[in-house]
Amino acid sequence: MENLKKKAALAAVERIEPDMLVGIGTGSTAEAFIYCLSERVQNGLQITGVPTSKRSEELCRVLSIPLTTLEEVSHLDITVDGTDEVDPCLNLIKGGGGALLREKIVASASRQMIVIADNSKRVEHLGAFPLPVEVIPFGLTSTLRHIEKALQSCGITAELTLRAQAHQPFVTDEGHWIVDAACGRIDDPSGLAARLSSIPGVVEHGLFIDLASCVYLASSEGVEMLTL
Ligand code: A5P
Repeated sequence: MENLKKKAALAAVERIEPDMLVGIGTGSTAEAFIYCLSERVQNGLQITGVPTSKRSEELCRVLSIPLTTLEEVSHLDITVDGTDEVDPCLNLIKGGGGALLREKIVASASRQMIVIADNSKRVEHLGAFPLPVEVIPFGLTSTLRHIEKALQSCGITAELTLRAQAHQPFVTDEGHWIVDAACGRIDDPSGLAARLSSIPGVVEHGLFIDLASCVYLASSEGVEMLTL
């Protein structure tokens, strides 16, 4: 599996050109990309990165990748990130690593989002991977009820689980909590995305709709490039 992640990362790093502002994703596949990128930087490629999590930022610093922030710049040329699922329309579920909010902000600021993954992430319908929903701790019980209603209006009855770490709620880089919704199958990702976004206690959700421009999927056969 590690080898497949590296193969996808190597394909994506070829897309990075001198002087680009590069959004840098989070997760094990994105970390494979960070190592590939640092090799090119060591060989003289000049780029500036914007990491999507504290964890990725730390790794970039260790590997001496120059960084900036979206407070300093407004647009990025490209973002490379992993995914938890990708469907035939290149819609994604992301946030398994808890970084979905920064990931979506960075992807939305980028001219193109390149997704890298092993072939196990390809699905016909999104939803087998529990959908992460980032919420404000205040009003949690009420927010959970709204999330349930939003799911039901899309024909989904899902078990909701507050993500935990060491018997405490998992806290995101922005200080929020995450609710994982075991949807099973999401037939209308755009409709569900709109409904979840309209809930006041929901900060963001892991449905990435119309954001990915290209997906590199690695399998033992090679790396397949998916575009629309
Ligand atoms: C991080 O919050 C996620 O969106 C990751 O991009 C996603 O979970 C993929 O992670 P892996 O590359 O570790 O599978």
